Amino acid sequence: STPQPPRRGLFIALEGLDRAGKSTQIARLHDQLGGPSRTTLLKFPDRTTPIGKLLHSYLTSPQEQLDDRAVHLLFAANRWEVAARIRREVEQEGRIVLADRYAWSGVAYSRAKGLPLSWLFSPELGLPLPDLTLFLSLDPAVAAQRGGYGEERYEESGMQRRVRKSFGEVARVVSGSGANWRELDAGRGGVEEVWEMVWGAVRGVVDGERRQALNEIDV
Ligand code: 2DT
Ligand code: MG
Repeated sequence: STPQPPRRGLFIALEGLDRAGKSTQIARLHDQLGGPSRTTLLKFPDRTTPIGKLLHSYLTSPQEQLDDRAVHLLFAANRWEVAARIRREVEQEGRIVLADRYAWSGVAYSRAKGLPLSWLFSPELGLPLPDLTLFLSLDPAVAAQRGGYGEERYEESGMQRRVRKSFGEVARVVSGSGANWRELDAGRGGVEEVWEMVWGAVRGVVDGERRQALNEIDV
């Protein structure tokens, strides 16, 4: 008989504003789920690829001029560069892939610049759909108190407030399309309290039933 692939793994995304605690929580998830032997940690934008280098330059040089739609397409292309790898690792190799930001940040940040939502979703359609998205929800005023923002483009209070509002729109569309979107109150307590919520949500999908193929983003 033909050998069966291992039970398929999982694809989980963490989303939220800058300073919501995504990187802290995802590092902990990575450990809890078995570390590098079983889990792959992805970060978007992936600044190491040729497209990622363009994005890094755009983010770190706020005087650089680039059309908002062109920027949006580059962020999406930066995900398409690794889409096949996500599928292979999850479906064939049984690995757990964790993404620090994903398509939902892509839509929310560009939406905060005033572009129409339907246009923004189109380059994301067909990408692997996370089995679970955890949205770490945080009041931008609280985020700003957490040691202040860095020097990158978007790291200022007006933009963060607009992004927060855009994430609300994204949440409605994405959860309305049947995707597994969970909002966690990242302002309630410290790292430990948020971790309890994160692990509670992730444990549910780790133990849950799933079909062998990942779904596609389709809103
Ligand atoms: P980090 O601070 O997480 O490195 O992100 N962004 C991110 C977009 O505008 N579109 C995207 O598709 C993604 C993934 C969010 C750097 C900034 O890039 C923004 C903050
Ligand atoms: Mg940042």
